[in-house]
Amino acid sequence: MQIEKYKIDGLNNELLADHKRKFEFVATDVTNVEDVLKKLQAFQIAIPSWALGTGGTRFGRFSGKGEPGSLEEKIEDVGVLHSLNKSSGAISLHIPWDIPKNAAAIKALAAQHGLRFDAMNSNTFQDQPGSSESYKFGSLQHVDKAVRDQAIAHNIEVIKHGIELGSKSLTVWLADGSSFPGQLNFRGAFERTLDSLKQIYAALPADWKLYLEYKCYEPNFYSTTVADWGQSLLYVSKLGPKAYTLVDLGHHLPNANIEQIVSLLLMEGRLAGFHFNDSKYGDDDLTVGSINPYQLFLIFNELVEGMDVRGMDHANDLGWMIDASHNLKDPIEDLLQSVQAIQIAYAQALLVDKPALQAAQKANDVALAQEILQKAYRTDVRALVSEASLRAGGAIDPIGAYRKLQVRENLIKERGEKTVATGL
Ligand code: LRH
Ligand code: MN
Repeated sequence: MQIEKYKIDGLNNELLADHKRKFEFVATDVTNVEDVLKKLQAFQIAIPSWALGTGGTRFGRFSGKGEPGSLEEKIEDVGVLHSLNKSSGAISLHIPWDIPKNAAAIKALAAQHGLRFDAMNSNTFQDQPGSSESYKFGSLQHVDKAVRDQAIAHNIEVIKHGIELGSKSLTVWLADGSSFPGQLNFRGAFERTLDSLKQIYAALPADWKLYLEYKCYEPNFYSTTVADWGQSLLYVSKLGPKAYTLVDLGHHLPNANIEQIVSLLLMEGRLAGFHFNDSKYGDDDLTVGSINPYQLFLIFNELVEGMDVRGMDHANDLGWMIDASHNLKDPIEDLLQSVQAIQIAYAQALLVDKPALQAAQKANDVALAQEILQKAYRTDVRALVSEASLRAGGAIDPIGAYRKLQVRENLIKERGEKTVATGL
């Protein structure tokens, strides 16, 4: 299904007067409003192909209806998202959940929806039917060379798929680790994993990047072989200049200061980008900004400050991806909320008066520093995000439009109620 532009224009006309009033109100106090709008329009967030259906937990999965039953239908759904908010112009594939049977046709279909392919994701955390080796005790860390070789070959296969689609990066997340003391020699696991990653790194085209994603626990519950930012940074520092550390917001121990981690990875020039989501306890993969929007703002505050210091291009020099799972909400609606939360945090971070903040920091004026930060955080920037979408041809209210245009109802008519999307 594709949403006709005239339908979005029609809905925008109904909201225009109210939107213009709100936009002019907030724009009055924003000195660099045109620069903020330009940056918001350029800022595209990649949608995970594995999060377009209903997710579940080990306790159950309550399937939704009208889910995409093929890669083509997943691309259509991301196309729907992008036509509504003009900020979801990329899709991140997971292999083998989304193997493109005809890469040229898939690439053309994506282009038709204004989409490019962001990072490819390998999967050595599940055994595939017919595979000779099992990843039960790990993949790149495994004590058996045959298992490591199978996992290395899979990652090289994923790079090949990505080259055909125009992707420029590979994300490696490893479930590898141990669940009991004594099960694993940590040094041996590190050295075998590093050696395996070196073989994958050697297969990267010159203009590609390798993103190494860390996670503190699950599915292993005693040790994880790439468990935190320090371990990931150790690996990527030993691999070479094309290797970077990827930050999934849900992969930290409780109360970790993620914005400080981001600041230091940026300082080292080793920040790959993000898997955005939110969580209250573990790797809950909830809607971005639904639990801790202040933390998301603080992360973007470090990003804008750190990227500007390095002269980096906000839109293109890091990987901006969502990684969430939708157990209760309509997947497309959940993703629309996540993209909006990211755009809001980015816009608020762009409003921070950085010279004043630096002066307050130099003067150890702690209260003033907080006032400056929270002035930006407490600015309602939703009209700026809507104006950016409107100017880019999207909807002033993407979630409202999604409902008014009865997109899910139409998808159910097209696909029926029983289709199930591959993924988590
Ligand atoms: C692991 C993870 C990883 C993906 C998977 C779907 O928790 O965040 O990024 O491969 O989720
Ligand atoms: Mn992730």
